[in-house]
Amino acid sequence: METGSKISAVMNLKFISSIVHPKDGPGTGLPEFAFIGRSNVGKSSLINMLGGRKSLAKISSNPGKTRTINHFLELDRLFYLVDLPGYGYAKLSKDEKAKLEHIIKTYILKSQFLRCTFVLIDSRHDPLKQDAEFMRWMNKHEKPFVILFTKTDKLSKVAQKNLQRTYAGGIQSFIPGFVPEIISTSSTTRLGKEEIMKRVKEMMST
Ligand SMILES: Nc1nc2c(ncn2[C@@H]2O[C@H](COP(=O)(O)OP(=O)(O)OP(=O)(O)O)[C@@H](O)[C@H]2O)c(=O)[nH]1
Ligand SMILES: [Mg+2]
Repeated sequence: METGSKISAVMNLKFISSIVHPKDGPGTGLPEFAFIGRSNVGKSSLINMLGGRKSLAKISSNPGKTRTINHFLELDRLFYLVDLPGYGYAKLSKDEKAKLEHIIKTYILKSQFLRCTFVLIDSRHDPLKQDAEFMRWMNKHEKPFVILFTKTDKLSKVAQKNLQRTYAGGIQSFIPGFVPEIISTSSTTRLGKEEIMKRVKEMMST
């Protein structure tokens, strides 16, 4: 286990299990950090980026790839990253959408070990209703979350610079007075890797 303050370059991640209900989770009592967001936003890609391996979590250009709760154990520091299904994929049937939403929300409400959720937002969009509604739901249930902007490699430098300020302002029209913590990321350029690792480490010790 790591003892010093140095943060190693990647997380040492190992896939553990795919489940649909938190009661079937590893149940080892280690803290969990979940990744959630609209389908295709880049959740699985980000976990692969953090782990420094392309094939840890399954990714796809077709939305709706991840349908289960997937636990990845960090072998050095002893916590889990949890890859969740996406919400709001328009092409799913009403029943399938409701099923995925139930899996996601049950995990967030019932998991005893969830320390923080990273809510992924595609950096190319203004605040979308589905994202805002999800964050409002998290806020209502007093579940802490950090926003991660994804795919920032697709933005100009100027747009990247303005993004956090304008988004934080936009989200206030959905959740009055709420000031989100935001980290910009890209699985392609690896932007945000150190900052996410630093935040996880801080949250591990609180
Ligand atoms: N350019 C760019 N493409 C990305 C980035 N992250 C993900 N992608 C692409 O976006 C698509 C979706 O990525 P996934 O990681 O599967 O997204 P997901 O959020 O896990 O999707 P679901 O499991 O379907 O909910 C894939 O084609 C990825 O290659 C990024 O940072 N930059
Ligand atoms: Mg996925």
